[in-house]
Amino acid sequence: MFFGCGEKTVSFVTDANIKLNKIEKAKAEKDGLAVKDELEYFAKVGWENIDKTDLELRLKWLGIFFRPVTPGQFMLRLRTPNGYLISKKMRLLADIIQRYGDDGSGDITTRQNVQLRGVRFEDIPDIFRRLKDAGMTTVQSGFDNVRNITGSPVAGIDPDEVIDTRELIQQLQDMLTNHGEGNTDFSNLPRKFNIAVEGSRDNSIHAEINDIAFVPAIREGEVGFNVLVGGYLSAQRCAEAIPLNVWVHPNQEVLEISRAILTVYTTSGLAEGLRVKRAKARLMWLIEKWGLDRFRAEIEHSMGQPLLPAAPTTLIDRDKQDHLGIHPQKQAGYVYVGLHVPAGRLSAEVMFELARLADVYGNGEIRLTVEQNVILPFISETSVSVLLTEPLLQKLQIAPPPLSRSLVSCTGKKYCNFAQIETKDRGVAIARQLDEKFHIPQRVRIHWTGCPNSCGQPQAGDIGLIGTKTRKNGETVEAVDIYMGGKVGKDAQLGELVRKAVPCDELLQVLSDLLIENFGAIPKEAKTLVN
Ligand code: SRM
Ligand code: SF4
Repeated sequence: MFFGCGEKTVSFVTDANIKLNKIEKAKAEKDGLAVKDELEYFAKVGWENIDKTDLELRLKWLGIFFRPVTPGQFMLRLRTPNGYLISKKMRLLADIIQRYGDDGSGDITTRQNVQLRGVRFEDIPDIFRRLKDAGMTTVQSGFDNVRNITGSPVAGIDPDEVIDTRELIQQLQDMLTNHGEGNTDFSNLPRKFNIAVEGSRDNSIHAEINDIAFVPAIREGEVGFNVLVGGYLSAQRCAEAIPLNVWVHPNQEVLEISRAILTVYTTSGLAEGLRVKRAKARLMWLIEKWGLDRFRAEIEHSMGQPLLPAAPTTLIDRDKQDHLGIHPQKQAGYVYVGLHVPAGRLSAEVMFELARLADVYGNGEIRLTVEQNVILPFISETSVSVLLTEPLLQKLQIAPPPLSRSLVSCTGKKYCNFAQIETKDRGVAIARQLDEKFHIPQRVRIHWTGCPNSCGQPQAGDIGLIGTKTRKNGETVEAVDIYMGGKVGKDAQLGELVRKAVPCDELLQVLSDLLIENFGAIPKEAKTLVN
């Protein structure tokens, strides 16, 4: 731009005068992935001697999480594309945590993934070698990276499936992580990033809360995906993903458009102010700043080709399944069996047993769900009755009572320093008490989350509980903000705040009232009297 004589000069926004947030400064000094080369050294000198920013920030690029709540015991976040595992991998994960006794566990996450707990730093180089040999990786699973890519947990076995997404999601992960070696093209996003690729009809992956969601749709007789963008949950704001007005074939086009969106997001991040405030850095902020038309045009420009407009409707036309219990597969003679994992937490012993059951009764596959449960596929119809007699199925039930069945919970206070409250144990205990107290004619999905970051997706729950603190009798006590109205599946919508700061010790009563008023719960004694 040129200015004539006498015209006022304007101050341009340049790299030099943009005030980067402190995470951006740390990334500019040294890329997160750089710590990969220092891992052996870190293991040798001990975690106490690792530079603080490397320890608390950059190691998350390798999926290694320092836990201030349990210093010395690290969390490793895997990548489990499409929630697809095999028994050999499950056994390896069990073997890794077994040596840590009661400190070791495997948590199934709300992105159908696994996190290992109790891990000691000196073991990590060896653990990484073993994971690599087994075709697994933890790379780029935390911080400003693309997180585990979700897909239908019954991909390839669902009789009503539209697209089997497993290979596509693996290819997408391989592109984003350079086959697990780490990919600097995608390791400096302005913020975290979630991608989901749905191949079933029930929106099993919560498309609405992903930064990019591919949902099945037929365009001019061809099966492919409509693309949604910008969905996310956070402490400051929650946004549902919006249609980009794009349809792609279920092939390399999914990789290409993902690459383009991530490239545009990364390269424009600085100029568009996304690297100034962490709270205003998710993809939706860029979309809103530019408007959808410009955003779409920038993606086309990056791809160097025009994009096809979206199909008029998607094929998401089912209520969301939780996949628990016994279900026919598309393969004749086989069923899949969904097992409930209370709050998603697995011990090494249970993980070994799951691997054994998958081998003995199935084909070795184990699937994970965003409800933090597991599915054993390819159980022959003739052997399912024997599987049901296995002792593990007393612990991981196929038909638990309605509230326990649908409980989802984030990590909470036991390991997460953001947490305002304990979540998993409390959630399991309260669900059990309420299940004992009431007949409830429907499933009620209660989602617990320990702080407003919303990892437990409280806005997706029929009832969502977000940890907070309040004052009671002059003391500070653990409490929850209550959300209601979240819907999942074909009519997905986010729930809204209905009550603030309910002390946790009053929760049993408050939830009892909500269940009676809104979900037809009948106290068991009352039902006995009526009968
Ligand atoms: Fe999360 C940060 C756990 C799913 C939104 N999340 C964290 C950290 C890493 C904070 C920390 O360093 O302690 C938590 C680690 C605790 C621990 O020790 O486990 C954490 N998030 C989790 C998991 C394990 C919850 C669970 O128990 O399942 C989930 C791991 C998924 C995975 O496998 O990758 C998890 N987090 C989510 C989701 C749900 C989803 O993706 O569907 C969300 C909301 C959706 C979204 O991101 O749009 C979520 N986590 C956050 C946020 C808020 C993001 C934001 O834009 O503000 C943070 C904090 C942050 O990034 O600043 C966060
Ligand atoms: Fe931790 Fe908060 Fe996420 Fe729960 S919601 S895992 S407490 S950051």
